[in-house]
Amino acid sequence: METTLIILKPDAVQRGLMGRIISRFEDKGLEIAGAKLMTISQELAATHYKDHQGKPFYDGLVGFMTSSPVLVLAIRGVGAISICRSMMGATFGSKADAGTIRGDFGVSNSFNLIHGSDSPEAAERELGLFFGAGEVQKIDRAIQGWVYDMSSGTAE
Ligand code: 3AN
Repeated sequence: METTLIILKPDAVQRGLMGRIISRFEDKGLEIAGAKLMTISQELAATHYKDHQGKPFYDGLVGFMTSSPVLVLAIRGVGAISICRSMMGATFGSKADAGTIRGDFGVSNSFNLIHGSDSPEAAERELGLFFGAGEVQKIDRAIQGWVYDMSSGTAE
């Protein structure tokens, strides 16, 4: 099982797309293990996007991400990190394939609706930045045995 950090960015919140985007992850069978509506501080944005510091789009990116509330989600499932990344689609809305979140809901390259951790290391770091102790739940889902084949004892 993996848990990944997803951020529904200010444009997704302002455009009223939260429910439809969350539904895609739930429909897939993934588990929403944490959720928090929050406004990202300059400091948190700088830490989160430290790898992009110095790039031409950095100031605009931080300005955008701190401009209005976001919804941060902890999403869990087998292979959740790569599954969420493929459901998000390519970085730029203009290039993202139809059927992906960015491809279906946006056209902008800067306002691209969603962030998702891109590796297990990033997920661990980013979950720690956005969620405090006890804020990501351990859920004993009643449907788990129908989402996964549990006959071997592990989720397949
Ligand atoms: P992704 O979110 O698809 O993993 P990254 O990690 O390359 O993309 O970039 C992080 C964020 O920086 C993107 N979500 C996007 O908002 C922004 N970004 C990346 N490259 C550009 C660019 N060339 N112009 C504008 N914004 C960009």
